[in-house]
Amino acid sequence: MESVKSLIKEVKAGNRRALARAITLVESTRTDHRDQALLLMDELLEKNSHSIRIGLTGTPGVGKSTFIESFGMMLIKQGFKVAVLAVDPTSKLSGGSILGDKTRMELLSREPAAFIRPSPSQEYQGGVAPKTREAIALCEAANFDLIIVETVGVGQSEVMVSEMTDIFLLLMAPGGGDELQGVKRGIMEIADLILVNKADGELKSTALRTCADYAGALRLLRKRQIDPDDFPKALTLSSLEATGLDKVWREINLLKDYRAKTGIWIDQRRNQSLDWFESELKNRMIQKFEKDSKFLELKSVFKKEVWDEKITPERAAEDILKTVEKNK
Ligand SMILES: Nc1nc2c(ncn2[C@@H]2O[C@H](COP(=O)(O)OP(=O)(O)OP(=O)(O)O)[C@@H](O)[C@H]2O)c(=O)[nH]1
Ligand SMILES: [Mg+2]
Repeated sequence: MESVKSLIKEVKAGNRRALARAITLVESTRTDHRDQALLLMDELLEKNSHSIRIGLTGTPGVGKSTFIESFGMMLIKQGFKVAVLAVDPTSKLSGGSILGDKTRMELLSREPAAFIRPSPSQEYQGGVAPKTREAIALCEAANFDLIIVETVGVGQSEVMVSEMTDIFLLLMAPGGGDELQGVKRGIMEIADLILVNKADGELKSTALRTCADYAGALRLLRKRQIDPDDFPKALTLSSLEATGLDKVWREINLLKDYRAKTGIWIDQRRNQSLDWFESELKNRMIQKFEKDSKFLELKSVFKKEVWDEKITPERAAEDILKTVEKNK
């Protein structure tokens, strides 16, 4: 393995192959790789902060890949560099999403100013949370202006993505009132913009109606102190015909400028770092215990006692920690 210093130098020079290698390194669970990955991340402390981290979610088939293709191409034409990272909790089940993305983002994947990273395979990750946060930092080091983190709108992944991005987009399909009911309230609450896609052809009028419904629903949500009164907003667009995308970009920048002016933009990133620190620390502490043979031995003794109903689970937990503490 090349030295971390030379790898980071190449990443900073914008070498996309080096960027891909660096992401693979941070995703690795091998202990020696973890050490190198830590060194790599140290080098990124002083990073460019002009980037915009965008989270994007939506149910399968709503048009996420098509949106990223059109939106990304528009921005690249304006001179921006666009990175796309996928967090796909269902990749193992569907299996075909990476293939699908390659064909759906055909133009973007051929652009030198774009970088597309499919979600890591489940086997490789071994159930560990994806290293998307690190991948974002690496893309920023490689001077990407926009980092789009895509996730399928199922389960917890969208909350996780919203906790590592600046702006969160919820892509929706045109549909009647029934579908509006189906939107999880929690997702609406984290969205900065609700984008009703496929506002073209026969679907256009339905899309406009759906958009008005969402706008109404958003007005009923609690107001955010940090944002202008008219946010979060609902907009219509067509990813296929590339219409309404400039408006999406304008709204993203409105929000960014406003938050930058009030200091919220940078505060949000710092709060996210603190949250990350907390959860990383918690994970590492758990990992540390789970590798400790004495602790494991003790644990199996207590497990038996809990099983035999000789001790309450609460007392067992208390005692095991006290014993560890004493033996230090
Ligand atoms: N009419 C119309 N069709 C669209 C639009 N955007 C996407 N589609 C179509 O919707 C289908 C799904 O689009 P994708 O971009 O693959 O959707 P996705 O959300 O990435 O789907 P998954 O990757 O399976 O989660 C494709 O047939 C697209 O051509 C649009 O703006 N208008
Ligand atoms: Mg897709």
